[in-house]
Amino acid sequence: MDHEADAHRTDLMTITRHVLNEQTKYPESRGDFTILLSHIVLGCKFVCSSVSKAGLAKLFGLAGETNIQGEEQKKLDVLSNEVFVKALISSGRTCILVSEENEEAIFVDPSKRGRYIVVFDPLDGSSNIDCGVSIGTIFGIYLVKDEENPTIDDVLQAGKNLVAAGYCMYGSACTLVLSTGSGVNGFTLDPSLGEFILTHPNIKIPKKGKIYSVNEGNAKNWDEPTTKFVEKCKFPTDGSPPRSLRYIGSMVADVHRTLLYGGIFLYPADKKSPNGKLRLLYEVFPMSYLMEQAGGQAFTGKQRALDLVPGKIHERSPVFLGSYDDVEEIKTLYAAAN
Ligand code: AFP
Repeated sequence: MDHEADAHRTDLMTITRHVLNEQTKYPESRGDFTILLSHIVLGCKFVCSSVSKAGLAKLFGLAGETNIQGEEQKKLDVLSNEVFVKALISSGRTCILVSEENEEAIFVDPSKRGRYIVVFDPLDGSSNIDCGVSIGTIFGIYLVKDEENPTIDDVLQAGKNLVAAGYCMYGSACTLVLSTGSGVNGFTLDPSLGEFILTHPNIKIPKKGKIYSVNEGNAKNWDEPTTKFVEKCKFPTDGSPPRSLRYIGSMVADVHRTLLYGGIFLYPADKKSPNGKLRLLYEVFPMSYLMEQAGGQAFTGKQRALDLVPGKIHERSPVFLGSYDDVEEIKTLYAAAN
């Protein structure tokens, strides 16, 4: 990237301008998606600002509540969830919301209803908040079948039916990565403008990577294909050098690195957690969608991740996602084991 040229750039491609440009490809489009996205962007800016001020504002620490997964809920989780829920409802473009922080799906009042369903994790990686490690928001967007009559079945759709997905990472920069089904683009928040500017156009994941990313503390409970794969990463038998291990424990940060540098991110099933840890609707599906859109793959150990149809809104699934060739390797190991 030419930083000097960047400093003098006068034709700024904001995220809104980018999405409006995309919309011109669809003459029937009514601008609803742009409006919805602007409300998601507002939520991301709010969380970004809260995360950076969290120490100052004494927002660190527990809110004294436990969410439905039995995890400690921090103040920032509560706040972020409230901001996103309110922003999404007030967009007038949503009919059902599913948040990691709410046990039940939220059905929007008919007076404020639109045709989009948003599934999201408002603040993923919250155990990293207190030490200042990158955290993020993950979201996926579906269309409802009948706007007048939204039902829970509209949410329980295969990931391949998503119309858009993305994440916002609150790290050394605030970066929003988005796909509306024709590639993946990354935008960085310019704090002086308060705008997300296109900085990573048309992201393509390297076909093969040199990094693997997994919580190795769970190794004693892994199945054979995962164990073999990680063993091969450390002790390759084909003459290639061993791979590097990187694991942050914030899915957004681990996936962002994987998308840009290549490699594979694994959250496998294990003997203790037969469905893994990550939630299908608002972790596995959006990230799998982005990976495929960037030229990578996402696999559950049994099938393409985006082909899964959730049975319930907070369902979990194992996932292996990243560079095409790396995921191909794990698919081969699972095929040999079955
Ligand atoms: P928290 O939100 O509880 O920190 O969990 C984060 C997360 O859902 C995901 O962002 C990580 O990839 C994964 O869990 C890390 O899980 P382990 O701590 O089991 O490695």
